Amino acid sequence: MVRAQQGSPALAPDGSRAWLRYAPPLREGIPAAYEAMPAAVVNLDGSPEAASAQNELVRGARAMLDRTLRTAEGNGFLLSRNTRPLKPCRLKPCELPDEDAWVLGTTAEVRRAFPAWSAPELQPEGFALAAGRAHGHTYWLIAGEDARGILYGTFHLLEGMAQGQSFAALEGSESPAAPIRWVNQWDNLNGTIERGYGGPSMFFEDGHVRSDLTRAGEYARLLASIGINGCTINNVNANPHLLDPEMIREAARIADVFRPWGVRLSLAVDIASPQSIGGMDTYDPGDPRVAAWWRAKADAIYAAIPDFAGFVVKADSEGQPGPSRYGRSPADAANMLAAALKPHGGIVMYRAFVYNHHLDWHDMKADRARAAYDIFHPLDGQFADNVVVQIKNGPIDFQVREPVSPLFAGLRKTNDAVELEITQEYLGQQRQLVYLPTQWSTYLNFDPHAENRSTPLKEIVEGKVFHRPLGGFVAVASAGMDTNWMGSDLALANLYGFGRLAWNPNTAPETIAAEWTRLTFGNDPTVVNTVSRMLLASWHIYENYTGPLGLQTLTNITGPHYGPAPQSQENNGWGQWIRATHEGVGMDRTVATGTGFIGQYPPQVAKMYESPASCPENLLLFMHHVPYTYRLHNGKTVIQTIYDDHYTGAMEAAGLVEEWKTLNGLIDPEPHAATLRMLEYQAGEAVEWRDAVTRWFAKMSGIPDALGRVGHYPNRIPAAAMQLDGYTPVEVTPWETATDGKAYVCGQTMCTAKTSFARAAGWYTVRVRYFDYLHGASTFRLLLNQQPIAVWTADNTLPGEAPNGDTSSRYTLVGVPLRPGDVLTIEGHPNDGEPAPIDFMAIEPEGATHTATTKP
Ligand code: GCW
Repeated sequence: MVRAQQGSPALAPDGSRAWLRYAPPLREGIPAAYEAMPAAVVNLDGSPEAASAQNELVRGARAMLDRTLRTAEGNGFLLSRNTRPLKPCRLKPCELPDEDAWVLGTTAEVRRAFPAWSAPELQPEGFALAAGRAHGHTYWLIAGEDARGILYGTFHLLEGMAQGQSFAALEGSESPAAPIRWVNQWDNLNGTIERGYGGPSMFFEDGHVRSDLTRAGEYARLLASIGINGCTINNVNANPHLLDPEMIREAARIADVFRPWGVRLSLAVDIASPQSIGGMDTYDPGDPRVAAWWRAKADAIYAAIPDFAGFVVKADSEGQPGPSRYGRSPADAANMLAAALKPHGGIVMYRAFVYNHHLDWHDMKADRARAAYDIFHPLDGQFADNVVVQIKNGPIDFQVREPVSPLFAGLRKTNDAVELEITQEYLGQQRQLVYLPTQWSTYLNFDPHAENRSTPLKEIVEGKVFHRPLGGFVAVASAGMDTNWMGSDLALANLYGFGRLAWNPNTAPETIAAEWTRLTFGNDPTVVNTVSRMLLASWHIYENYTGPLGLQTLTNITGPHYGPAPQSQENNGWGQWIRATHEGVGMDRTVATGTGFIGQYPPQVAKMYESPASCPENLLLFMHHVPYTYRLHNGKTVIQTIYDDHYTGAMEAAGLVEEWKTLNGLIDPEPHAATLRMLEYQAGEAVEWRDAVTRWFAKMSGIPDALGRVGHYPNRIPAAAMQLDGYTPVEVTPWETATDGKAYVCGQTMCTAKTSFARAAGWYTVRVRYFDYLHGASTFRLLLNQQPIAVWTADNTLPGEAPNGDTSSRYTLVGVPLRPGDVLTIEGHPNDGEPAPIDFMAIEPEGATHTATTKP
């Protein structure tokens, strides 16, 4: 595509450039609008951010337009008509070169250079792009309200350029919706990343900050390009040693590589640090000695990192120490930290993700969803003004769908920020396509009707609704060292989309999808339309085959949060219960008969949720316990809907593969192939999800699928029905993730499973369901009679070491000519403790595979 094949380094299809690929917007030549662009760049501002902006402009123009812009540093052309050097422009009216020029600067600097320019009103970090004539020359202005604004304006321009938009079309101004636009990284000092699926940490290695921070700098550039201005570099399950003097010095090196991109560094801290690393006998936030310890710590941090942004705190949550130990409240703890940071302008992001994970599941009134509101609402008004309560979008934990947390409407005298999750912890872990801006927009546009007026979530966190000075958007990114940052090329749409929504939460997910696709894969309309359609459909597809009707993700919640394991929701202290019985399913959260959670919402919304009839059906089972035979508005029962949605979802996931295939030749071959592999895997995993969840519900409810699909798989030959040599059965947990609850493993160097074909001659698709553990790389061969027709290795990095829904995998071979009497053999060769585990072979007449396309 375009000039990619010519091997231009700017176009190398390795994913590391993400959406900053800077591919030429047109196949041939440069867009007419840029023919007449100035060749010179004047940078009026002396900040590191402005220097980055200028470099970026030069880099982008080179890559996209085949033009090298001239800068002051390049050849010293920046002389005024009087041949005096222009710098320092910030101090006196600036003189301009006697030629057309790009001019970068703050609005104040640009106004001094162009007194006639009427600068628009901008918020901090906003920018304006404008073209003007003066002194007989044309100037293209990139003016920022401050240094970051210059950078953001430049990226805005370059992203528009990449999409073929003229400078004229990009003229105008923008300001960010809110001051806080941060990513949290859950990186550990040993180099792992909690819930990270894009490789090891780019910050830490072996207990220290990495010596080579090139990637961290590149990450900051990516973040800056979407307007992110803060990054918390370590896990909220914080290692207190990051506050050791030596580690603060090391962290300062990360701040140094962030700084040119306007990204401020913050740290997650362990509230018990005064005790765990400070040698004190307490960490009581009410103890003045403890407060003094934090003050000294903050002073030390600011000495090393003058633009340090602040602390993120997870306390009294999932085993983390917290103020409750001393009978103190989150406000006590937050305010103590805030006081230490205040003299330096730092802030505390105190997470509302505080709950008891030892809840009593026998207690029908117990409800984890209530926790954040129950704990934080009474504290409204008690938090210092440099504290922001960071609230997960939903009351549980980044499930495929949740209601918006009622706490947002409940905190009116407190700064708050919404915490979203970019890393797809519960959403396929970057091995499955789930485009999240659709989900996030649904949440951000949700209107809790606080005070009986329209108060959409996005306006609450922008600080508009309750007139809060601080607020905004945080997302857990957990990007890593993988070339493509997230482990999957398509997952980058979520990082990009978060930045776009944090900048302007009114941006439509459709717009974001199209822009990201253009920037990533180019401007071919077929590519843009197809990829956008796939992205936009993907959340709902995933919801369909995992947990529709507000059931949440139904994954293994005590394990890796990946494969299907509906039973794991129940009978434990974690409180992600779905309360499935033989008669019905769903958590009764009503005020009338349930946990009362619904009563935490303002009246209008509480009323809507309280009655199953008015509750949105996609949250029905989150809010209500209903019989399986309960009928939805379309007349279909709940149980049949669960079955149907899972079948629809799996079919749609297969459709994604077909859609992606149509792009063959339209995007670079390597990323095309990598994503195709991912989508094919996803299609298999969707079937695994479908079968596990529907079989579990069929057993639980005793109600069969009206369409006879669940539990009946006519094309499958389970290993138990094959002629086995060496393969022996093992119990699978949970049972529903393998046929009859059993997988077959090989305890010797090689085992076989054979079946003799007894159906009509024809072309068939043969699939083998096997299990691929994290460790070990078993090899499989498929033989038709004596002829080997396929060989593959189970070397994926799935999160498990046992046969179940986490490790389920599928090998597919289309176009196999079969005649009655043919023998198909699976040959398994174990490796490194992975016993070449199998479940079944499926032999499907060709044409019976799903080719349905998905609809947005
Ligand atoms: O979703 C859960 C994750 C934990 C995480 C926690 C949190 C960092 O499973 O891994 O811990 O949320 O948000 O604190």
